[in-house]
Parts: sequence; structure tokens; C-alpha cells
Amino acid sequence: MNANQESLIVAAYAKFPVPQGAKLSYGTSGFRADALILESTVFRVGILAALRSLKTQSVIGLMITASHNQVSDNGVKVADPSGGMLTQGWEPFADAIANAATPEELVKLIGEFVKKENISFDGPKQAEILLGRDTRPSGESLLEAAKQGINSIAGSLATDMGLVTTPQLHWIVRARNKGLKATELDYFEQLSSSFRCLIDLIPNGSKSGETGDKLIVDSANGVGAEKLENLKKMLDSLVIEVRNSGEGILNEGVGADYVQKEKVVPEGFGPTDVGIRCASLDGDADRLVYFYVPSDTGNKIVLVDGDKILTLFAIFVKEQLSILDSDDSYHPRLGVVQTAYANGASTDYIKQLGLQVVFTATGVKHLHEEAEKYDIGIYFEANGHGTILFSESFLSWLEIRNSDLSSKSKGSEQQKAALRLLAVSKLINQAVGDALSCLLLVEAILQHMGWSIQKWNELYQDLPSRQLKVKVADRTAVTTANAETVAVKPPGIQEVINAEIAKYPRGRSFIRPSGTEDVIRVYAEASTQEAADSLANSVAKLVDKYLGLGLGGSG
Ligand code: NG1
Ligand code: ZN
Repeated sequence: MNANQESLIVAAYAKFPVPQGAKLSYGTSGFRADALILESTVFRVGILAALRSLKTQSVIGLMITASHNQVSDNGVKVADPSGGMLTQGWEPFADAIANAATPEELVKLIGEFVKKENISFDGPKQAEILLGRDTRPSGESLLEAAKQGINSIAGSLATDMGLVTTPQLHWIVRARNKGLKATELDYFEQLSSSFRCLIDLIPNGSKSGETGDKLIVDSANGVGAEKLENLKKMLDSLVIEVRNSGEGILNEGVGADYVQKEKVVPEGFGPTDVGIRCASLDGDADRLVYFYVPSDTGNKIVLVDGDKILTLFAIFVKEQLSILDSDDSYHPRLGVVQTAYANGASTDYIKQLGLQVVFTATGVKHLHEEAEKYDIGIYFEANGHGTILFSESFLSWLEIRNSDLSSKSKGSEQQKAALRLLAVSKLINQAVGDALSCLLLVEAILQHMGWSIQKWNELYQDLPSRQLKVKVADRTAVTTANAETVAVKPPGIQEVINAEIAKYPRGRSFIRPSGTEDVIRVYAEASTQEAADSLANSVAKLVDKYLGLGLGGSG
């Protein structure tokens, strides 16, 4: 790093000192905090994004959002060249520069890192970063901070993509780096045309009329509302009514996180919606859950969560693969990835379909990494974040198989199955979970099957479950193993949890430190709601006993 570059960083630093007492870390979803303390962090992430672009000689994304958090929070995360999350190897550097308390320290950290990573400032390509943000009022000033960070690396280009959903930005970054069409309009066109293709391929005689006429979408008063309105204009076989499109407060009593955790109707929904197919997006439209309002139950809903979306996708993909009936030369590997929060009934059901299920730790980057190991890897968190990944080799095989079939038996069921899978691979976001593309795939599959939301929900019945949070002196005192299902520390706690679980038929429970809040999360499942509540409470008491009084630090 030359002196000129150093002085550019030092000059920009003056406007972005770290607020007193702030300690930030790049968690499962980037940096997240009260927006008031985030400018200095976003400025530094701008620098990081520019360095990442120089290192990879590719376009990088920088998204300003705090997803489902309250409106006063904000956050920032980086999209890698593939459109996926920032490589985990760079997270410690992100933490270090975010907390650098003087310009000298910042320059020193950057200098050392640039050397270690062998980053050249005079490579063939200058840094190029695409910036996106959600609808939070703090987004604009944070965008400015990001630009200043990027511009403090000489020669960098920052392009403002305006208001976008998180998955749109990731999609655009991926497309840019693959040399594909990469504007927002291209995104809408690809989604709508592949959706149309799936609808055109619905077998004659399917009872698609039974799916129900209309879908009502709760957009969490977030960025998804406007985007869904735009997408809607390009779809003619789908009636969508968008609610919570900005008239209320972002994520307050609305949105996928609220609906999934509270299992009650969001604002703007009620008794007049009984039986109708409804869906909720989160604040940045990367999570999706479905629900319906049953009759006479107050504000309660029947939740159709990420696990059930996963199950629907798995059934459809498996059906197409078996129609395609692979020849001897190629056996596509289909796998499902879940976390310990997946309802046990969903896992049983998917295994019973004959599919392999793998578990990873919480956080989509872990699920994504595991799903990439398959020809078709389907992953979902119960909270509604997930997607389907197709391997390049499988897609090439599918293209060849399709043209083969089209010359030998055009219009055959086999060829239609190949075309359906190709359409799914274009509709579904290959970079990250995307509520809008998942929504279109759910709608296409329901019409294909001729299923109502009620019929879909009846695939299996969720085991009653309960999630609790326990505040502790030090959440790092809990460490886990086996995809977070076993607590290794503090010593002895897993044994007493096991003894509790043994008291309940179909009991299952685990604890883990949250990556986004200062709490230990407790999850419990059992054969009745009372039993699940009681198991969760007992385990929460054990956590409190072991850690609540500050004993945890020594564990
Ligand atoms: P933490 O706070 O680490 O449990 C939560 C969600 C994750 C993921 C992240 C990122 C649960 C139980 N946990 O993580 O699945 O979505 O937020 O937003 O829903
Ligand atoms: Zn989100």
C-alpha cells in the first residue's frame, strides 16, 4: 500500500470514528446494530468490499439491511463474486477493522491484510462494488458512508442499485460475474418467464382450479412490497393482493419473522381472510412463510413454515427426476439440508420420501455450503430462508438430455420433466434464499399438483414445539457439537438436559448461543403442546442454573 493510498484512508477516517463503547462483530448475517452507531462500520465494510473486489478481480455486493429487526436497527453485509455470503476467512478482518479505534490502527490492519492476502492495487481490474439497501430511513446516510469507504480505495467504482431486496442484489452480483444479463429488469424477466414456463407445463386435467383464486401477501412494510408489485405486472396467471406495503412500521406486528415466531395473524389480516392462502415476507424479502386463518380461532393462524416449503419443493423435484428416469450413465444426487430447528415431523417425512437429510449449524452460509455438495441440494431454515441449488454438471446433463428428448420424443412426459427442472433452476435464486422466487415456485407447484394450502399443510403434522430465550452472563460459555444438537460446555449440562428429555414421549431439546442476540436459545419438541412447553421451561431453568448467575464464564 503506497503513501497516497494510506493518506486517502486516513483522510476519510476522520469522518467515521468508532462510537464510544461500541463493539461490533460480523455475525451470521453481517454487522447488525442500532443504526445510530453503524456509520463507522459501514464505512469500513466499504473498504473491505473494495479490497475483496481487488482480490477476486470480480464485482462485489454491499447490502445495507437489518432484515427482520426493528426499524431503528440497520446492518451491512457483503456478497461474494458467486452471489453467496462473504467468505468466512475474511470475517476476522471485518471484525478487526470495524473496531479499529485510530486511523493509524486502521491503516496498519489494512496494510498487513493486503500483504497477507497478496492484494494488488494495480491489477488489471479496478474494484467495482454494487450497493443496495432496504427501506429503512437510516439507509441513505449509511449508503453515503459505504461510498466513502469504497472511494477511499483509489480507483474504485461504487454503483448504487437503489432500493433492492437482499436476494436481488446477490442475484445481480452473481449474474454480473457470470457475464449474464444482470439488471433488475432481467431479474424480473427471468423469474416471470420461468414461472410462466412451469405453468404452461402443467399436465392437462390437473385440478389447478382447486389451489384457490388468490394469494394475499404481507410484505412486512418492507422493500418486498414494491418489488412484488412490479413482478405482478409481468404475471397473468396469478392473482396477488399485496398488504402491509409501507403504510405501517417495518416488521412491527408484520412479516415472516413475526408470523413464524408468534403464530398469529399479522396486522391487516383477520376473520375476513379465513381459509385464503396467505404469505409473509420479511423486511428485506429473503424469508418466506405461508399461513392461513382457520375459522373461529381468534387471531391464531395455521403456519406453513420453511420446513413445509422445503418438503413441497422436494416432492416436486423428486417427482420430475423419477419421470425423467435417469439413464445408467448419470444418477443425480438429490439432498436436503436442515438445521436442528427443523420440525422433527418434517425430517421424518422427508426421510420417508427416500431422501437424504443432512444437518448443519444455524446460519444460511452453513446450509448453502452443504447443499452445494449435491447435484440438487435443497436447504431451508424453519424460519423460511432457503433455496434449491443445482450443480453445473447436472444442468449441463439436463440440457443435453432435453435436446436429446426433443429430437427423439418431443413433448413427451420425460421431456416435460426435463423442461420443468430447467425452469426451476432459472426461477429459484442460486445465490441465496429469495422470498419472491420461492413464492413463485410454491405457487407453480400448488397449481401443478392442484393442491390448496390446506391440502399442502396436511402432508404431515408438525410436532408441537416451543422456543425460549434465556439471558445469561456470558453466552460464549455454551459451546455445541453435532450441528448444535449437543452442548459440550458447560460440562454436565447435556447430561441433565438428556434426563429431562427422557421424561417426554417424542421429546427433543437443545440449547445454543444465539449469533444475533445476547441470549441462549432453547428449543423443545414433544408429542403435545403442554409437554413441549414444559420441556422447554425445564431446560431453560437448567440453563439459568448453570449460567444465569455468572457461573458460566468458568465452564
Ligand atoms: P440466531 O440469533 O443465531 O439464532 C437467527 C435465526 C437464524 C438466522 C439468523 C440470521 C432462528 C432460531 N435463528 O440466528 O436462523 O436467520 O438469525 O438472521 O431463527
Ligand atoms: Zn431477511
